[in-house]
Amino acid sequence: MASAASSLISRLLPVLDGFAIEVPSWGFADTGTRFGKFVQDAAAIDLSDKLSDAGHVHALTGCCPTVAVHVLWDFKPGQDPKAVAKLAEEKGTRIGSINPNLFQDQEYKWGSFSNADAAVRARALQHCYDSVAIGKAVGSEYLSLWFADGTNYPGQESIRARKQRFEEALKALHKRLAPGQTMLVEYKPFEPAFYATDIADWGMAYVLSKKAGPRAKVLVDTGHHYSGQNIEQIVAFLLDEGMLGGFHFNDRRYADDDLTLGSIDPYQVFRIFHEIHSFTAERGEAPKIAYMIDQSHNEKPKIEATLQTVMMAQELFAKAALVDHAALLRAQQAQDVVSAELELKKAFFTDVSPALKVWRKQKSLPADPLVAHRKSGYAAAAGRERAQRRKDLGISAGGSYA
Ligand SMILES: [Mn+2]
Repeated sequence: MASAASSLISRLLPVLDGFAIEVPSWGFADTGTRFGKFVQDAAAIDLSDKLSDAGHVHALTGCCPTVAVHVLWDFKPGQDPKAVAKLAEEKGTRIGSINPNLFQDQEYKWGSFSNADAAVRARALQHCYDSVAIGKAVGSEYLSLWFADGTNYPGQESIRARKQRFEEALKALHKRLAPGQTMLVEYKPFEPAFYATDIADWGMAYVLSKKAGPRAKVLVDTGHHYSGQNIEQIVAFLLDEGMLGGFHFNDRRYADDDLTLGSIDPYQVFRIFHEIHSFTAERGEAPKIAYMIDQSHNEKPKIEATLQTVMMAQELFAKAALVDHAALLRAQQAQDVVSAELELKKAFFTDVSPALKVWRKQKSLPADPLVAHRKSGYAAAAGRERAQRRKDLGISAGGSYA
């Protein structure tokens, strides 16, 4: 038994070394739904707070070295990106993916890249070019694109014309990417457009990325699918085509894509990771994938929810690495469906906590990041200081998402 346990640990240590996941700056701020927003004293007010919280999460977990930023929410006009990168470093984190904001301004009522008005499309593109420049200045590899574009009623506009405008704008943007940058194209089947979302599924994101250029890849947000959709199949398909660029992890039950990863269906996340490990085993090297979290926490304390997510991702990534690919292949070749499925189940139900414990100890990290955070007093101190600062700044509860 002792040797089986230690072999499991030695198998998993390099797996854990190879896993990093990006936290979103907006996951630390007060967010809500379109119905309302419930504020928390310890929620981040500004970029500096968000970077502090992200640095704190990385210090506890050792696997979140970067933080995704939203250009409009996090960067003030004229703010020096290099100064932001320096501030991030001071807080123990780095700026990761750059997320342009093409859905909030009044100009985008009828869309951004698919807007019939060329001036609005130019404005949206310019915002993306500015985002590319910010990314270049802070050394970010990823420009992460999500579009709220779509129509609300049948007949409202030509679906094909909107598609063509998207093709054109994405091509133009691809030309302006800085060396080493990749653009990730995200899809979502619904919301905020109720009739036709312009990039509604992975197939549309795939076609548009392919047409944009070689450095455009598809981003899979796990929450952006219809109920019952087989996400690992999409992942496997995109991997095989060399078109999987990254993930936005979260979970969902109905339409909300902001639930904590693995809170609803951890086995689904395991199956996604299994497809990646299986691809890696076959090719002999891990594909380059940006693992990112896209969640906002309306009820849970922000940092606790983030830690829960990161720890869940790490655990499921490790479990999925335990699938015995040779045994699975034998079962598949023998058409032994039961044994094949059991290979996955066996890995899923293996306790990987001893390996996580050793890995954390080796890195001088707390054995349980969540417990360590609760003991640290960080949230209480942030709550006191930020509540006072809110009062001083005259900030009160808002009614919108961000
Ligand atoms: Mn997303």
